[in-house]
Amino acid sequence: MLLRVTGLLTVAVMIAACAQPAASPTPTVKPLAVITITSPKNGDTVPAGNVIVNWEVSDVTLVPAASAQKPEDYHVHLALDVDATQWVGKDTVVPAGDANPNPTRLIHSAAKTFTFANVAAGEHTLVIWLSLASHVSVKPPVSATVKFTAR
Ligand SMILES: [Cu+2]
Repeated sequence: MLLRVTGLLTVAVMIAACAQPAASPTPTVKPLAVITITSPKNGDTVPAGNVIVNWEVSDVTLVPAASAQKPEDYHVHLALDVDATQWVGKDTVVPAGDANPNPTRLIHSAAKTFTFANVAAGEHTLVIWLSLASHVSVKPPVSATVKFTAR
């Protein structure tokens, strides 16, 4: 009797497994990395002018897009006071080179530091996110945001 019940359970589990659509999205995918903006920190006040940003990226090696050999040669994008919601976690390509409408505030980088020049006094929002060699955000998105004040 116990054997028969176990057998039926096994069949039921197998049917359930087969009923699962192959392309079903998995909402609990672990992000492949973590970005930490180490300076300025959220809420910091820094001198206006040149603002040096530093960050860490866990688990992946950054590769300049220009020397990428495969899609997973990741780099990061930085957006200072530029709405990044159109790119972070989306399929939209971040414009590069001559197509970049704001090359001093929308940055492609394989480094862990960048200096924004001529940052005006006031409140600023910085977003950094991880992208594929194609300049498209990884999914689920890997990003960090800080708000800071310059004066
Ligand atoms: Cu890029």
